[in-house]
Amino acid sequence: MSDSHSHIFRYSFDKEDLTAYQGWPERYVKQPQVLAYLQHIVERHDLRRDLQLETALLGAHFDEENNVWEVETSRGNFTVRYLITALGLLSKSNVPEIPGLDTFKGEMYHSSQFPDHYNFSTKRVGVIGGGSTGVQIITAVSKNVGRLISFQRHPQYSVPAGDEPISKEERDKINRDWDKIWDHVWNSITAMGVNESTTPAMSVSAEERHRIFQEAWDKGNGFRFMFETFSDITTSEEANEAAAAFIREKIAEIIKDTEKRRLLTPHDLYARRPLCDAGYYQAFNQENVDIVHLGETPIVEVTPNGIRTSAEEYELDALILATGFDAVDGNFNRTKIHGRHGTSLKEHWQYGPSSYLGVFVPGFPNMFMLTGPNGPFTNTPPIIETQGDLVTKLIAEGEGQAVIEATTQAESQWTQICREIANKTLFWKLDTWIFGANIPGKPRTVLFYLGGMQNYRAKIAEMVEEGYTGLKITKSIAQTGG
Ligand code: NA7
Repeated sequence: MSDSHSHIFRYSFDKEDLTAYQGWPERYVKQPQVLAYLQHIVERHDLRRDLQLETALLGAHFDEENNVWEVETSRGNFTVRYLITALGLLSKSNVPEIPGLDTFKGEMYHSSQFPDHYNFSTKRVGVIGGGSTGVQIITAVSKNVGRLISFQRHPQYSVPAGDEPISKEERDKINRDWDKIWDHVWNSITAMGVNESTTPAMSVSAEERHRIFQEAWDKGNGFRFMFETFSDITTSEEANEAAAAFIREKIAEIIKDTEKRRLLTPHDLYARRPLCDAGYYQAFNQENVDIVHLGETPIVEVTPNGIRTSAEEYELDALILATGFDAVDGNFNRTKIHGRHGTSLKEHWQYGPSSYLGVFVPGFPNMFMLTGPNGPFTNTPPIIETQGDLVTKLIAEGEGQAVIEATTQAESQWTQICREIANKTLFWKLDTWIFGANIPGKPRTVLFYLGGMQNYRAKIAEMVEEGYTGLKITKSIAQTGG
């Protein structure tokens, strides 16, 4: 399930389709609905003739003489003027290196390979990981499972998602308000459709704070709880602790068993990606759902029959790895992309990935990244659309012949801006995928522009207005069939 609201987890550009398309009956879209929407977009805009599926990018190198990219794929080579990467923010699975993992005899799935059909009704299921995905899987699987054991290193703060059907009246209103809705998305921090607060948490009384937290809790959505309540939950430790304490109170009310409650109560900052759920803490009130806190009793090994921690051995029939992704640059590291002078992207990014605006990398002319490193940390479809629009405009204005490349100075200034903003947030204090800190051996670095969608778009608008500052644009004389 996406936790961006269904009506803005899509493209804004086709108003007629926004109004007519019926495939989102609830507040949040589920995976089959996302897939169906993308297929619908492909059909509606006749994109299939331009798609070649089942084709892996193996490598690409920039031919400086002809100003083209020579691209090697699993199904042949191509010469192209422009190389646009859309390799996904969260698509390279993180399968942890746990001793004995490959000896497990039962069913085993990473969350990204979760089966369409499953029946765990009589099975003993272990879930490793408790991020957005783990929380959703635990909640869903607990409804019909023999026994479920959640193995967690860090218990998390989660608030209700508030998923529910969209009534006809609400849908009609959304259809009347599309302009306003998108205007709000483009001019917000999170692009999530929440009304971001401008009030610091400590500027109101304790009673008022409680009322505001309760209201957000009742409406549902993690981003709403973090951003619509107060303006400084992600920047002030005092405000953050107030939000965390409110959620801890809720956990104490919900979870009956004192030991499970203790193990599931977080005490660190509320500064991971905000989560929401459909009855996650409630699931642990079932006798057949249990929690193992790996901070107290770490996994020693996976055995053919289950998991052995420092305290106990748990027999399992199925193991689900909700262990996340090698985010942002993970998929780039699987390809061999070489720019000017044969320099590889890997070499260019040896101290951590960098870019200008999340799209351009100096030394890699005419390579444009959608959702590349140091792009905004927001609802994702609006990022894709914003960056897609910019790239399309650049290509069109150069009549498909221009050579477009970021300057080194623009890249270092943008990297500096991203670092300075990240440093001011509490997110920076925890080791999560937002900073590449979930992958052993990966440099911990800033991977996102945390300045919000509105500021990001303002930076792009300013760059365009000033005649594409930070980009070197020359006209190519060489012709290519690509
Ligand atoms: P996340 O948010 O990275 O969560 C992964 C979880 O897996 C998290 O609880 C990790 O614990 C845990 N993990 C990772 N490696 C291990 C090992 N080796 N042992 C035990 N536990 C481990 O990934 P999600 O898929 O939930 O969400 C990713 C994003 O996708 C999500 O935010 C949405 O934006 C879409 P940790 O907290 O690191 O201790």
